[in-house]
Amino acid sequence: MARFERFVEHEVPGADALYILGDLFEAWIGDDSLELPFPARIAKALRAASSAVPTYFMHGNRDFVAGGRFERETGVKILPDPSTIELYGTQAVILHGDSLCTDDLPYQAFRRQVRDPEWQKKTLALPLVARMKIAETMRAEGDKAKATKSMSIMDVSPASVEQAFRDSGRDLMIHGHTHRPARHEHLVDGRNCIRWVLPDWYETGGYLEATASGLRAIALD
Ligand code: OKV
Repeated sequence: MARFERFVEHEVPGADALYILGDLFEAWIGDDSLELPFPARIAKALRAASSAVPTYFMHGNRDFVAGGRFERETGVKILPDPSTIELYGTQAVILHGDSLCTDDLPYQAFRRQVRDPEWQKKTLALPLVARMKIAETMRAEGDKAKATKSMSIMDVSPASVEQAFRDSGRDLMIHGHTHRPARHEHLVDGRNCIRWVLPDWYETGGYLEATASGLRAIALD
């Protein structure tokens, strides 16, 4: 959190825009969380960011129910997954990244369930403390599931990456989710494509800086 606050204070004001590709929160269980101290502190940092530069937020697998109140109270704009953005003349497709992890069938089943509008309506109608208990159980289940899975199952599927390049029509892709920051080159239908994977912010942190001369990974400590 302190790292994100420093990032917003020192790095964001020099930018033209900020794109957050999901999982900013360990778990977002409804916009009424904004009344809790820690989410309120994050919201304050987001307000600082959005008052400095246009700030965009894409849902991750941990904060997919961030909604209208979240947007209003933070000043961020929620973008659909995937979206195409222009980075100084280059079109880039941006995604959270979990939609590419199609080899992880239990995860994709979980994703379909929690993205179902009926499930969300029913769940978000519960009191906040009840949702906190459910989230706790879900997280324990998720951790348990993750511990039994191989690294390759939890990474993106090469076929899904190629399909996402095809669907987008772009040759630049940026996503997070996998905790494996890297720059990958792909040959898709004879096109040279680049895929950047963002770092997580658990031990350290970092971001991708786009300028007129290209993309650069910046590490924070
Ligand atoms: C991630 C997985 C949990 C697999 C809870 C409302 C509710 C969202 C949530 C809480 C849990 C996601 C967001 C997580 C992956 C799991 C379980 C299985 C297969 C609520 C909105 F219900 F509490 F109100 N959650 N998290 N799983 O810990 O990130 O991957 S999570």
